[in-house]
Amino acid sequence: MKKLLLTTALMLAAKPAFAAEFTIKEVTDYDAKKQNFFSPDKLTIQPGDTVTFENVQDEPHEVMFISQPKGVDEMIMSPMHEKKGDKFTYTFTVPGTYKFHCHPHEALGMDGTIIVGEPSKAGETKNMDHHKLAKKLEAGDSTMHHTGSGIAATGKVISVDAEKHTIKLKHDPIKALNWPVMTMLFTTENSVDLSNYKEGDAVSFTLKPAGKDDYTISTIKKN
Ligand SMILES: [Cu+2]
Repeated sequence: MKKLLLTTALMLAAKPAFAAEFTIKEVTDYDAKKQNFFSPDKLTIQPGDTVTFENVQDEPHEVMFISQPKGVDEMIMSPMHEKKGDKFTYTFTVPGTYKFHCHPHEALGMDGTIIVGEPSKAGETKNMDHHKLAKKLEAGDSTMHHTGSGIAATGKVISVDAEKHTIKLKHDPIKALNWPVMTMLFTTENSVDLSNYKEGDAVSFTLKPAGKDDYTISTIKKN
C-alpha cells in the first residue's frame, strides 16, 4: 500500500500541474523595418503546452511548420488567416525544435522558432517540404494563368526604387501561388526598367520563380 502511494505521488510530480497557453501574434506594420513578423518569433514552452497564432489585423498570414522533431508525423499548418482575429491553435507534445514561417511572407523573412522542453540535437529534426506540396497543387490546378514560364498577376504600385530594381506592390489575389491580396516588395530582373513607375499606377506583371520560394518580376506594364 505504501509503495503504491509513493508511485502515484511520483507520477503526479512528473506530470506538469497544468498546461500553459501562449499566443504568437501575426503582425503587419508598414512603419516597422521588418514589415511582417511573428511576435514573439522565439518561444520556449513545455510538452503539453498550447500555442495560438493570431492575426492582429486584416492582412493575410498563414503559418506553416517547415522543420520539426522526427517524432511528429503530421504537417502542422494553419488555414489562410485573412482577417483580424483569425487564429490557429496547436498543442505541442513532442519535445524538440520547431521552425515555422508565414507562407505568403516567407520571402520577406517572416519566420519563427518554438522550442518544446529542450532544443533538438543535430539529426533529430526533419524538414517538411511544403514547396513540393505546393508544386503538386500547382501542377493539378487548371485555374492557373501562366504566360510562358511566368505567372501573370495584377496590382497597384505602392513605391518604387528604380536603381535597386525593387517595387512594392499591393497585388490582387494570385491563384497560381495561392496568394491572397498582399502588399509585397518585389525585385525585378535587371532588364526591367522601373523609372517610369510611380505610386498609384495600376500594373500587370509576370512573376518568375527565383530560388526556394521567392519570385522576381520578369515583365511589367501599366494597365
Ligand atoms: Cu505573413
